[in-house]
Parts: sequence; structure tokens; C-alpha cells
Amino acid sequence: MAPRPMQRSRQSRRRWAAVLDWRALVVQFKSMTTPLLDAITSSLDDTGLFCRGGFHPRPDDAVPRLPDGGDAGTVILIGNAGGAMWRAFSEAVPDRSKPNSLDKWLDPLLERLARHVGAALILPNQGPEFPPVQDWAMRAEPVFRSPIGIMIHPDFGLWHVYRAALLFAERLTLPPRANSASPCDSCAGRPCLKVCPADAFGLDRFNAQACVGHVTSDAGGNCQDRGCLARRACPVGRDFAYPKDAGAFHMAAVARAVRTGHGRAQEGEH
Ligand code: B12
Ligand code: SF4
Ligand code: SF4
Repeated sequence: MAPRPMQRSRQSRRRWAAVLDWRALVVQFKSMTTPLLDAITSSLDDTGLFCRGGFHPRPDDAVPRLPDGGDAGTVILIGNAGGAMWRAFSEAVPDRSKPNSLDKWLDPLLERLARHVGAALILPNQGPEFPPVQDWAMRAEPVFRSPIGIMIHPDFGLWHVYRAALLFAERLTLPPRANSASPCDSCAGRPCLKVCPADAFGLDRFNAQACVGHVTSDAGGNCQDRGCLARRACPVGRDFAYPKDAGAFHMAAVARAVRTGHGRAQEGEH
């Protein structure tokens, strides 16, 4: 049986209390990062977000300095995959018709998490200048640039996004990065490149104007109502495909972002 709201809020209070305990854990056991990763993940249980892995930054990673001017020793990425975050968001925010409703739900939650674990917070969709989060993702976990620009994950396919980077001063011990090949290497038909009605995918760039021109036209209903057709054509990770209303929500956010020149206010939602 699903927990009642009161039970849920007690559970969530307990989780946040636990996050505070983990802060003590970080100080006490700086070398034992796996419990910290598990702890962050379980604190995000009700949100559909989870730890996407981490890395120790090198100068060419272009990781910003910490607020005190020091170098970050560890970066941990937080993100979502499949429909879990959408379900949590829909339950928490029944009226999602206003622009930025996802940002307004997510940002305070991520800010609170960062504060409690003593990390500096980077929101990847906050810019310009945008942080190179896809490059960071490749350092943290086995994801690869797909022919349509989005990173592909062997399990989640194209159905995942990065919501935050947590920067720690300490060089924390991280679990080894998993290894695997890109699913695109063995994808003979490459259907993602064959279905875009706007021909929006160049060799190394995405034509956002062409995409949004089509999506918002009378002929664009398929992408507008269900999300990017090219993304949906990929055979990898289909079990993680976003629910239909999530596809429409993110597509509307993309259209707003492009129409307003990719301003921060409309970026986070996509
Ligand atoms: C601005 C932005 C957009 C803009 C323009 C994107 C563009 N490609 O031009 C708009 C609003 C249109 C957009 C749309 C989407 N976006 Co967007 N976007 C961003 C954002 C905030 C900044 C990207 C950027 O300009 N970086 C700066 C420049 C200098 O980087 P860059 O090295 O040139 O690389 C970018 C492009 O050149 C391009 N690119 C680079 N190499 C190649 C190679 C090929 C073959 C192609 C086609 C593109 C391409 O992709 C990079 C990222 O867009 C990033 C978050 C981030 N911090 O990176 C998310 C981000 C790339 N978007 C994301 C997503 C999910 C989408 C959508 C799928 C959402 C949707 N509703 O369908 C669409 C589809 C876009 C697509 N097919 O590429 C995710 C991708 C997650 C992942 N698994 O990789 C990111 C990483 C956000 C996140 N927080 O995770 N996006
Ligand atoms: S359709 Fe094939 S080539 Fe395209 S992203 Fe999916 S696996 Fe990669
Ligand atoms: S949303 Fe539709 S028009 Fe835009 S890139 Fe995807 S398939 Fe092409």
C-alpha cells in the first residue's frame, strides 16, 4: 500500500536527518565514499533522482573552482532515468502548466542536498556559459555521444538527464567506472538518424531552430505530443522511455527555450 502523505513526510524528514548524519560521515571517513554515494541516492529516493557516478577532475575537465577559490577534488553527478522522476514530480506538483514548474520543484531540493553534504552545486542547464556536463558524464560513467548528440547509456538508452553536479573539496575514493562499448557501434540501421521530419541532425550539431519550427507547426503533433521522434526511434533502453505526458512537457520546454534564445529561465525543464 502507498504511504499516506503524513507517513511520507515523516519518512522524508527521517531521510533528511540521515543526510545530516552523512555529513558527519564524510568528515569522519573521507576515504569511504561508497556509503556517501549510497546515502545521497537513498536520500533522493522519493524524487526519481540518483547518483550517476563521479570523477576526480583534471585541468582539462573545466570544472569551476569552489566558492572559496580552491580546486574541486571530486565531482559527483546526480540525474534521472526513465519515468521515475516524472512520476515523483507529477505527484508533488499536480499543476505543471506554469513555465519552470520542474525547476521550482527540483532546484530547492538539489540546493538542500548540496548544503547538507557540504558540496558546491552546479546546475547543468544554468547558463550560458553552460558547464560541459556531457563530457563530465563520460568521465563518471559509461555513456557515449550518440549520432543525435544526446549521450547514450547501455541500459537507459537516450532516456536520462543530468540534474546536478556536486563539487567536493576532498578527493574522495570512488567506485571504479564501469566499462562497456557504445550501443551505437553495433546499431546497424541507426534509426535515430532516419526519422526526424525536420532533418535537424547535422554531423556535429543540432539545428534547434529547424526542430522547433517543425514541432510547433501543424505537422509537428507527433513530436509535440509525445516527445522527440528520433529519441523514440532508438531501440536501446526502451523500458526507460519517458511517459507520453513527460515527452510533451519537455518538448514544450525545448520550444520555449529556443524561442526565447535559450535563456536560463526556460532551460532547466528540458
Ligand atoms: C542549450 C541546450 C539545449 C538547446 C540547444 C541544444 C543544441 N544541441 O544545440 C535546446 C533547448 C534546443 C536543447 C534541446 C534538447 N536537449 Co538540451 N541542453 C542544452 C544545454 C543546457 C547546453 C548545451 C550547450 O549549448 N553547450 C555548450 C556547447 C558549447 O557545447 P557543445 O560542446 O557544442 O555541445 C552541444 C552541441 O554542440 C551538441 N553537439 C555536440 N556534439 C554533437 C554531435 C552531434 C552529432 C550533434 C547532433 C550534436 C552535438 O550537443 C551538445 C549539447 O547540446 C545542455 C546542458 C549542458 N550543460 O551541456 C542540455 C542537454 C544537452 N540537453 C539535453 C536534452 C535531454 C535535450 C533534449 C533531448 C530534450 C527533449 N525534450 O527532447 C533536446 C534534444 C537536443 C538534441 N537532440 O541535441 C540533455 C542531454 C542528456 C544526455 N543524455 O546527454 C543535456 C545534457 C541536459 C542535461 N541536464 O542533462 N538543449
Ligand atoms: S538508434 Fe542506434 S545509433 Fe541511434 S542512438 Fe540508438 S543505438 Fe545509437
Ligand atoms: S523533436 Fe522532432 S523535429 Fe525535433 S529533433 Fe526530434 S524528431 Fe526532429
